[in-house]
Amino acid sequence: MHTKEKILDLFESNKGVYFSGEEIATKLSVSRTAVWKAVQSLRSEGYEIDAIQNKGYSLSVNTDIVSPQGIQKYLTHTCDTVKLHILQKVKSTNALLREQADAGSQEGHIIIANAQSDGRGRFGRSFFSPVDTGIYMSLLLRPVELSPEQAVKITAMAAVAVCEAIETVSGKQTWIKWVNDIYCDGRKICGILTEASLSIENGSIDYIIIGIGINVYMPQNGFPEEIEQIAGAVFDKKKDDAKNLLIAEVLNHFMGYYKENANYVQEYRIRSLVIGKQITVLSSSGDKKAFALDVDDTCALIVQYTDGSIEHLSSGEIRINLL
Ligand code: BT5
Repeated sequence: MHTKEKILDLFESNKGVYFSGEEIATKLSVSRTAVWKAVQSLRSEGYEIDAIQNKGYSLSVNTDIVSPQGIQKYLTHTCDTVKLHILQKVKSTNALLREQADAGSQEGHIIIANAQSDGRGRFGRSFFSPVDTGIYMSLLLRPVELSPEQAVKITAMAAVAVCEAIETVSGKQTWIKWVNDIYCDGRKICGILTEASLSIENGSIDYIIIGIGINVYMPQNGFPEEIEQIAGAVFDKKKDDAKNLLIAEVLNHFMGYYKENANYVQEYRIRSLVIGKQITVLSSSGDKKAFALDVDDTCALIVQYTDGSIEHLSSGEIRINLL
């Protein structure tokens, strides 16, 4: 770690606490000039670092800049294997992670960006990803013994983890629109895009990328017209360290389910926006009216069509009238 990263680590773990330049220099075995330079450099990146004579430097509690140090302090042992990579702006964190997965990156490799120019949704749709107000993250998994049909489980696990994280950090109730959208107060606040790469030899899963986009705050200029009526944000005003904490909580909850194979299905069911509702199942061969009966233990949606026939959907798209 460079001096700057070490100082950030110290500051992030002790927000609001003052350290004299000399104290920091001694703790980190560097010169006071190196401390001063690192503080200037962090300030130029947007960190609010107060300096008071005879007290020293302190990172303001208002600072909410995503960094490995800012996230790590909230991670539990279930995340020991994750490797965090934070970038300012990328086209799409999923697309970039895909390239890195193809080049051999390991399970637990995570890319988080502060903005995306070409954020992706499902079926070629786009995900609006403005700077500073959202979390755009992708996580690489290399599961053993997971069939392509079971991949829906991973999306469902991620959906439950995101709901639990948002509920912990904001105290608000969240809902899941099968299979990948998270709603709060009637608005979509998060979308999840799970992409799998299959091995050509045996059709098994080579890797899975889970992409999660969360609208933490309202975008500075509002949402674009086409999603104005759909999209919402977790918070309506700034909250201390919310982004770092939310990312960590999503990872803590997700890795808990993934590694310990814990039962997330019940948590999924109780947040379902869909069970017990009339829905439309959308497909290229024509839309069909159905009743959503339940979610099965693999998180497939059990629907009953108007002719009485029942189907377990493990992927696809549904429409539901939320009003
Ligand atoms: C999704 O697709 O909602 C999955 C979104 C996944 C985004 C993450 S961000 C990190 C990672 N990297 C990526 O490139 N992607 C992932 P879908 O269910 O197809 O919904 C897309 C639809 O949601 C759009 O057609 C809009 O109607 C709406 N939408 C777009 N941006 C939105 C936003 N920021 N908030 C709420 N709704 C949005």
